[in-house]
Amino acid sequence: MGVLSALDPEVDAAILAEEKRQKDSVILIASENYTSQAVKEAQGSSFTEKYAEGYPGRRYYSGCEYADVIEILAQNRLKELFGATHANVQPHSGVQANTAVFFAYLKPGDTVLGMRLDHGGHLSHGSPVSFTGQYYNFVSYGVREDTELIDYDQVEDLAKQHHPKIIIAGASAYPRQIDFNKFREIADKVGAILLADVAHYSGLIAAGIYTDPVPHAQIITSTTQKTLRGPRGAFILTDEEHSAAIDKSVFPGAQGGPMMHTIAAKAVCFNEALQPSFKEYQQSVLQNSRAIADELQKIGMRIVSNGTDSHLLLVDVTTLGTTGRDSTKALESVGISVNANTIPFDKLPPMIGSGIRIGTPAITSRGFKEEDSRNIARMIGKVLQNLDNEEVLNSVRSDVMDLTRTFPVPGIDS
Ligand code: DSN
Repeated sequence: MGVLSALDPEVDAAILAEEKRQKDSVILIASENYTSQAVKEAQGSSFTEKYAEGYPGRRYYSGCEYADVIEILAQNRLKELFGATHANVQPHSGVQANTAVFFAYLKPGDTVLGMRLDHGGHLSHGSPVSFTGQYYNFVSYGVREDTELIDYDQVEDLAKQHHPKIIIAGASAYPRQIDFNKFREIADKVGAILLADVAHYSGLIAAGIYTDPVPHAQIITSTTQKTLRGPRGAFILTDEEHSAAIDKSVFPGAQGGPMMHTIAAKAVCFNEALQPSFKEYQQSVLQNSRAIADELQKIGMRIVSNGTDSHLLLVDVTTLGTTGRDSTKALESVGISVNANTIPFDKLPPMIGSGIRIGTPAITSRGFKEEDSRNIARMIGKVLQNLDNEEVLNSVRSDVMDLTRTFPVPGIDS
């Protein structure tokens, strides 16, 4: 019996239940993944206790010599991973990273150009319910109705019309490649800074199988827990010119003490991502995502933009007479975890949505290969075509149980 189970059985029971849920489910939430045991060990280490406000060699507290070692390791590994000039590993989350960029370069009311949330953007790219949409004047671009690909002509027209200080290239539900070079050309025409928010794609980028923003964007933000398979957290990469302003904006501008335990776990994650096996993993993430899209298309389902170049795909479930919300509930009832999502030009509200977003980082970390992914797609098809048929749902539930038993969960089973 562990210390936690003896001292706090309620918390311990919830943790064990969550581990079981993760083991027994097929997690297809595009932003989730499983970290290694090494990442978890670093995250649970004694760095939890250490205050280290400032940066390596310039701290406000004594006793930071090992915190410096950890932060420098994380910075250097991250720079090596992306071939970047400058790295800040302190942002606590993706929104915190974007906040620091906005705080460095914008005054309230300044104009920013970002992608519409309902076309695949992110809350912190100017949604009216986020502080970003309330403090700054966000103008939004979207995708073309015919191709469901980013409308670069619209991006350019809006940039010329509104002269934003920052243009954001990045998304949380856009399955295709983003042309960072084209974004930079547009940004240069209007004197804007290009911010690439690659929270979703950073693992694929590190492995060289998604467009690289580093040669094009002056500033890059990302989380670490998605395709990158690290702890919950974020980072910012910049060119030399923007490094000092960003560092100052992260601390003391937008954050206090860095979470040194998470920075230790980020350092472990970046080292894992530098290994050759990480590239194989990311290739498999993409292969699995394409296999699911292909298999769902074979059974007559519509995939937004007709496919995917990344770890995620969007399925339009209205062709089956259902909604994103109802599909998600039915899939959850058999142990398949996805999220309801709007699709471009959606007629339904965001809480219901016409689509589901499916992602393959987590199942690939468990070792799912292409045929397993096709198998999962067929199960998804069965559920969505038989939402009220208990017999079919029971049979898929049992298939999911059989499948999940054969794949260990990193960080829990190994
Ligand atoms: N909530 C994340 C996602 O699911 O994409 C983005 O912050």
